[in-house]
Amino acid sequence: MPGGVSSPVRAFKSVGGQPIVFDRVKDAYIWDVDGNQYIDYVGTWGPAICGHSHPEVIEALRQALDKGTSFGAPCVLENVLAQMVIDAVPSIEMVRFVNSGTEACMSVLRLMRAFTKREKIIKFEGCYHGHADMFLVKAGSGVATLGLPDSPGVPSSTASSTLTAPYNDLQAVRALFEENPEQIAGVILEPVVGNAGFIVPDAGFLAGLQELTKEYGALLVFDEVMTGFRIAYGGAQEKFGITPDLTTMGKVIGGGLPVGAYGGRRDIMNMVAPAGPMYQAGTLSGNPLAMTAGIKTLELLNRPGTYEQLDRMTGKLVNGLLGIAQECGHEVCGGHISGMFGMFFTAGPVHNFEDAKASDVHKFGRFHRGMLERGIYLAPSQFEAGFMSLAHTDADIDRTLEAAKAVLSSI
Ligand code: KE4
Repeated sequence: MPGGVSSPVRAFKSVGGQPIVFDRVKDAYIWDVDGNQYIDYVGTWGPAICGHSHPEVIEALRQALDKGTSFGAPCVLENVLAQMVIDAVPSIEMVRFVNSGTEACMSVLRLMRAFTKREKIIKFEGCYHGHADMFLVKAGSGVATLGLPDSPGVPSSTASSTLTAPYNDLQAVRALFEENPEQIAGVILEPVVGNAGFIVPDAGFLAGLQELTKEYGALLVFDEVMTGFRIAYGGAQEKFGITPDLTTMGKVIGGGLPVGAYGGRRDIMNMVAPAGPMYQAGTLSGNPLAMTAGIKTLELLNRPGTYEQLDRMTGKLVNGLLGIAQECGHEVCGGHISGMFGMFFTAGPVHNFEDAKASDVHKFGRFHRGMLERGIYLAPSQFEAGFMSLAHTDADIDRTLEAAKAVLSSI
């Protein structure tokens, strides 16, 4: 297996040392093959928002298993999850399930182009929308983690159709529209960035993008693979009150099984085959096991008090970490929105990827290793976000802050 992993960020390249091989997960915890327990703030990169192996999810899967694992044909469950997503997410009038966030983003890009008959797109430096060719241009997450200039194998003809701008820079976006009249199909972004580290939109940025896309006849696409059902039940678009034309989703809606989705305005989604001419397909799309895990996960999240709890616990963690770091003499900044958080070793503020790259990434690596040795598992890269679950307890947070005090006073 290249690099010994199934996904690059897991190899610990940017934080140093050997990656950990894990054996099992439960609630807020993960155990390695040697039986060491860690408090887990990666949460398999977002899906474990209700806690790993939630008993109600596992029980629902057990019952679904008795009816088979995949039909390759319509099943009631995909309609149930579709209705839940449509009811929850303001922009989504129709939705198509796929098997990953990458598939969702590559499909929504094809749809943007099919609907507008334009080929270029705008993405933001440091944002990550999966590993499809057209997105591997100044991408975040593992691409940034490994310091890859972009990726070999992406045809220059493809990359040249992907325009980039600094996050939070509306003037740069306007300039791209002016320089490429009638050629830009749309703008795609993480409405809250998790793949360059945690970066929030400046006031007016999302509204400004909506105005610019309308002015230039382009589409606005929120990649909510990470933020969907994470920062609010209706995602960032509910939190910030900005409704894009199209939305991509993943992670949480699969409850830990492979699910991605794209959806949005009915007039656009009706272009998707077989309703319309834009082709997209998938053998395991909408399979009953993944639908079951997603349905139960959203049911759990839709209970009263969920997002208030995530917000309280994450605020306690992040404010504690920042306070301890400052007491130990480190320059830090960071924050959270509901159960998504991050911090940088720089005084900040961090508005974009350049700011993030200027932070002390090496100090982050030492912090990560020190926390790991004390049983705390943080995302193994500065260019990732952290994730809280409903299973984390106050005692877990207190233990995490104790570990941070020991580590931050020694690095
Ligand atoms: P997947 O293909 O990994 O399911 O989703 C791609 C994707 C798309 N959009 C956003 C905003 C995402 O965060 C992701 C995937 N996120 C990374 C974590 N930063 C997945 C972890 C990994 O690559 O191993």
